[in-house]
Amino acid sequence: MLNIIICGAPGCGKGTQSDLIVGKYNLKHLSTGDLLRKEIAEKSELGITAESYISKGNLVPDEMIINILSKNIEAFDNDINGMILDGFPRTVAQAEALQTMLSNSGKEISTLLDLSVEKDELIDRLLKRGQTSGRSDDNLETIQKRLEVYELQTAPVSDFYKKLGKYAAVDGMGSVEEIFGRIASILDSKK
Ligand code: B4P
Repeated sequence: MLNIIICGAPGCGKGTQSDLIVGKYNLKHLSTGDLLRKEIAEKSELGITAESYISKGNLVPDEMIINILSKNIEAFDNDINGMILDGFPRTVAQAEALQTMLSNSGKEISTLLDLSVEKDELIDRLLKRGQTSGRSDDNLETIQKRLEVYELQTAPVSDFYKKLGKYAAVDGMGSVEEIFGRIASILDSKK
């Protein structure tokens, strides 16, 4: 079973590459960003609270995210090739909760793919997406805050997986196809 985490700074290409990985390896895709945006679109209580954090460039509280993710992981049956976690874990507390969740169901993470992209390119990509996305977090002020939050709260997650020997750095600069080629060669070596 291939259970992958894909992470990196906002705009690094997590969602874009996840779609390609799902297509090639037939995995279940769980994006915490997509789950939250669905709740926001439905104007649920959780969505309204989440939007107040997201629009300011902050992370949604761990407890809320762990809750929403665990419900979705439990819904998977065992008859799958594996899953890709896109945008989760984003804090060390989330990584610890994930370890417990998976070990309770006899699963483990195969590898964490860490996409690295230069800061100017990240800002460029997100501003471009902001022209059509309608997302409250794709504007310059919020993007800068998201990048700060990433360095403080999410970058330490890499060390957690380095210690477990599950870390793979991926150069996230270049075309979508070039980056996917780099990812596929890592994943093919894990099968
Ligand atoms: P996400 O939805 O995960 O937001 P993201 O980081 O902007 O998305 P992503 O990185 O997938 O976008 P992509 O590069 O593919 O989260 C949104 C917010 O939700 C967070 O800020 C946080 O507040 C909250 N949240 C989510 N998960 C959470 C958690 N676990 N804990 C707490 N809070 C959480 O795409 C960016 C753009 O680049 C696209 O337009 C794409 O087309 C373009 N692009 C991609 N690859 C490219 C390439 N190679 N070249 C040029 N452009 C490219």
